[in-house]
Amino acid sequence: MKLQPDTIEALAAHLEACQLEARDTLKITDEHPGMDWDDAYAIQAAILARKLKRGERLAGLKCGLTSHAKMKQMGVSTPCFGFVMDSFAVPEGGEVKASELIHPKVEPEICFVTTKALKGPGCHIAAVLAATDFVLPGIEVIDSRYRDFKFDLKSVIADNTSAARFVVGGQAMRADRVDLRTMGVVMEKNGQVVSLGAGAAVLGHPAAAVAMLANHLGARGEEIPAGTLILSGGVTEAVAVQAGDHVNLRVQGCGSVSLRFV
Ligand code: 0L1
Ligand code: MG
Repeated sequence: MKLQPDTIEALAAHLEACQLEARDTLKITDEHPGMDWDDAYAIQAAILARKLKRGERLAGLKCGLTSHAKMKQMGVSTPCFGFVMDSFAVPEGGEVKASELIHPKVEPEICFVTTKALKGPGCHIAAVLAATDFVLPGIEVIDSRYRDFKFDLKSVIADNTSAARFVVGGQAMRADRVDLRTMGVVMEKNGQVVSLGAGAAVLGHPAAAVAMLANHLGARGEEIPAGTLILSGGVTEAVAVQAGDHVNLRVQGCGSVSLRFV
């Protein structure tokens, strides 16, 4: 680690304030070019600690930048990991206040719920499938706190991978009842198809993203507990939204889930 503990706390406080007050900032590596990956995840962990201290609850974990479409869109080449809180959750068909966000985008996700703990190193697709209770569709609302979504990977990890809101719903399916690679995903904004793809866009198989998360946590002596919701990453590039937009996601064999921006 290159940053001092008080700098990590100060950066966490700054980024969380930007999230809570819906204001943007410049990427933090501009002022801290020497920060390393551990610093980035330590800032993210400090944001989580701040939220837990205020009584919020962890709702799940997320993988980000797991598809080539997303990596290309954001100009990075490595996935990243973050968390979602209960305060980020939107009920199925529910409303998201655009005024609480800076420049939201939506992306279609295949979500997992585990029934057994997953611990790396050495976690693989088969272990993930064996530990999966069910999969279901989800829409993630991302909202980078960085001006114009201009960031590098360390800055975005510190900013909890742009996590802002999410909705899950539709038809939960047992993982052995579906082919997660060929599972089709169609996202509509205001009735128009805006992105489409298949599960294999996520690292060849969405369970590979979950395995990567387990291995990432394992390297830190942590695990994915049983009963965890995991967003495996945007299948397609993210789509900008604004107040008045209605977003609907259909996932083959798993029904649909929606939300609207007011
Ligand atoms: O969930 C994601 O893929 C977001 C990763 C962070 C980069 C972004 O804001 O697009
Ligand atoms: Mg995402």
